[in-house]
Parts: sequence; structure tokens; C-alpha cells
Amino acid sequence: MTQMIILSIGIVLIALITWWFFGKHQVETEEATMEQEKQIVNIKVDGGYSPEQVIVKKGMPTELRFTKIDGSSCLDHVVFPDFGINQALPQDETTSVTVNTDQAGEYAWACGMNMFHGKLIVK
Ligand SMILES: [Cu+2]
Repeated sequence: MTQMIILSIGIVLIALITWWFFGKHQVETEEATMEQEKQIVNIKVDGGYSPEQVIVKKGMPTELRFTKIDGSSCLDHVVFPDFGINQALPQDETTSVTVNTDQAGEYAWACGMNMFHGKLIVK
């Protein structure tokens, strides 16, 4: 009986490990919503970025609204190297970052220490 239990636990563990390494981990992706001729995306900053991938339309004014909930100083800046943006994100506040979407492409953003990442896709 005990052997059966140990065996089952082993099988469950192997299944979990397999899923962890080989399973599809989807990136949370969100499209912008329209608001008065503007594209708006709300991004929660809490232990990373949620969503961490954002899709917007080319050539339309775009505002990314970062709301910082995370208490760590790690995420208190958001950096868009391609746009030369380094924006401070005050704690428990929503900060708007306006980005240029004239050119289609993929633009990465990161925290001030380049530890957490997100991606803006313009198409
Ligand atoms: Cu950081």
C-alpha cells in the first residue's frame, strides 16, 4: 500500500516537472482599447508587468498607463530604450507613458535594472 502511494506521488511529480519544462507558457498579451482617438493600455506593475506583451495599431497616439502596486524599488522606473524613455513610476499611482507608434515593430521595455521585461508590438 505504502509503495503504491509513493509510486503515485512519484508519477505526479514527474508529470509536474515535465509540464514545467516542456509545457507551453503563454505570455499574457493584450490589445489596446480605443478612447477618444487614442489607444490606451493599462498595465499593472506587480512583481513584473501584466500584461507583459501589448499589441497596438501603427500610427495612432498611444498611451501606456502603468499602475505600480509592487512595493519594491526594482520596478520604480520603466525604460523604453528605443524611445529614449526612462520614466519614474511612483508607488500606488498610475503613470502615463506616451509612445511613438509611427513605425511598426517590436519594442522592448524593462525595469530600471533590466530585470523585468515587457514588449510593445506595433502593427
Ligand atoms: Cu528591476
